[in-house]
Amino acid sequence: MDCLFCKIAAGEIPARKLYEDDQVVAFHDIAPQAPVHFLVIPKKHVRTVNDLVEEDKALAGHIVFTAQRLAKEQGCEAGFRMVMNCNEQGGQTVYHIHMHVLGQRQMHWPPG
Ligand code: DGP
Repeated sequence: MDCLFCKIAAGEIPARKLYEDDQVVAFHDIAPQAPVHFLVIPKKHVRTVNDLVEEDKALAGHIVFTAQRLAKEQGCEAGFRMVMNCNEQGGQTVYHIHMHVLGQRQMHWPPG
């Protein structure tokens, strides 16, 4: 499958990995939008958030808890933002779901 994040998950394309287990990989974003900006992805290829199914519930929870734990490890005690962009209007550019975690600066609302 020609998917950039599947290749990162498989180690075929290098990334600055923070964490990996049998279900997820976390790595620093190549174009950081904050002093801390990493992505948590499932190893399973899921194209968009809309493609998550009932059997992915535990996986989706694992992504959130992994993001929460790593945000703490990255020194984001003061706060952080978790974002999953969905489809073109949602700003998604890589079609393999990923949780952005951004921190170590003040976030603003509404986002762009
Ligand atoms: P999104 O727009 O939500 O689909 O975010 C995709 C993110 O992926 C974007 O912040 C940049 C990041 N990204 C794209 N290509 C690579 C890559 O090859 N390596 C890493 N580490 N991040 C990438």
